[in-house]
Amino acid sequence: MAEIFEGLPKVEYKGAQSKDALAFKYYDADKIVLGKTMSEQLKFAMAWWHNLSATGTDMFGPGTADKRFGAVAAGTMDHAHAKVEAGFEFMDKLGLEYFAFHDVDLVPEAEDISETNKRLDEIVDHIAEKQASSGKKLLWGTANMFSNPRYMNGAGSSNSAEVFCFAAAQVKKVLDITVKLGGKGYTFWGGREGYETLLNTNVGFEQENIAALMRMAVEYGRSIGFNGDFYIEPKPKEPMKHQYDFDAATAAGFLKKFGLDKDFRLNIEANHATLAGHTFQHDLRVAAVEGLFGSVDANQGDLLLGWDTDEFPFNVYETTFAMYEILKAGGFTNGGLNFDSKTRRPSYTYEDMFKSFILGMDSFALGLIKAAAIIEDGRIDAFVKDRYASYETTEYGRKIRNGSATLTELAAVAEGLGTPALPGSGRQEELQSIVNQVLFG
Ligand code: XLS
Ligand code: CA
Ligand code: CA
Repeated sequence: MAEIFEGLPKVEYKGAQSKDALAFKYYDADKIVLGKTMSEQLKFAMAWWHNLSATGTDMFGPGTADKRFGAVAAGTMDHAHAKVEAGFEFMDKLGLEYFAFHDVDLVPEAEDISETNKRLDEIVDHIAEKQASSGKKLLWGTANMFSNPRYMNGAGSSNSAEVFCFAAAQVKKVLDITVKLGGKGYTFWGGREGYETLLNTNVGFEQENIAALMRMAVEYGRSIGFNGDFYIEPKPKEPMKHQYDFDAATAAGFLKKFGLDKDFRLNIEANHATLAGHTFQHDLRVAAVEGLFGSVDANQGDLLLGWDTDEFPFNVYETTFAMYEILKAGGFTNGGLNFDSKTRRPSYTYEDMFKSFILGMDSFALGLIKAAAIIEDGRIDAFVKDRYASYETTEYGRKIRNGSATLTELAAVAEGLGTPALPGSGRQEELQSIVNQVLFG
């Protein structure tokens, strides 16, 4: 197969002083940070949909990028094969070890699901061959249960049992593919699992059905040897007015309510967290506190725009705080950093695809370096520990922690304390100064 990204090099690490636009300034794959190589800490993945399928189409106009990759026409099986070639050449040139996809990113969907599945088998054989020769790995697979008009009212949450069966069929097929390609994750992003109006919606019924679909996925997946993690990817809205997996806290409650928390974890996307009115760091922290931290969709939103812009990560404060949370959560096991990010519509060239990933990978590499430096510096951790010290240094504090305190006893302590002392300064500004000092030296 001829080279597709002709003239574009294998991207190398050249260091922070380099002016080479096609080189990494911070991402040095084999450099050790906190005991692991950068590539092991970061586990970067390419999203098939944005990188190989999306052309920049928006509500106001058609695409600007030509992503036929040498195929005569888009939306054909020839094109599907060309995307496989392009994807593996791209991953090789950027040094990406993982990829992620929806079923319909791989092949054009046919009228009949059996025909779609045949097409999938053909393309999956091609992907398996490329994996064997390159060592690239599948981070996670997912079924697109939001684009086809039959999913207008959701998939697991659809009012139609017939539609539910199609959703089941797609999940089953993608689990088969994921196992075949050695994937360690399967993601449920409930794009249309929500509602437009409560006037026509039985919320409790719909949530039970989503849980039923997930339970069947776990049963089937485990029966065919899928030993990775299932993920819920929270998002509060868009396309629906309200989505059930609103944020990490809501998804955690749902998983625990339905007993799915042993098999599921969360895939946290930066732009979805901010759409929910949280920071990216907040949703990562909640996932970790719930014991459900799993994987990350790396991108960033634009706080001046109220929608999911899926920009390549650029904000180093955000990537630093994200990596701080990820490191504190113990790092990735089955998960990784999937660039669910797209180049801006006017950035339509192959070169822009490369530069977008260089930006994203360098932003996260910097985030990793700086988060490790914050942890090694130790001042922030020491302050947080000290802030709660009274729960260790007093008997009543220890009893509150171990669950043996009573209101009567604590009320007596309060009476004995006289005028209560203030709880100590939060020292936010000092801590922020430490972060700036670590970031900018
Ligand atoms: C859309 C989501 C989607 C999921 C996978 O907003 O980010 O791309 O990651 O279905
Ligand atoms: Ca996503
Ligand atoms: Ca998104």
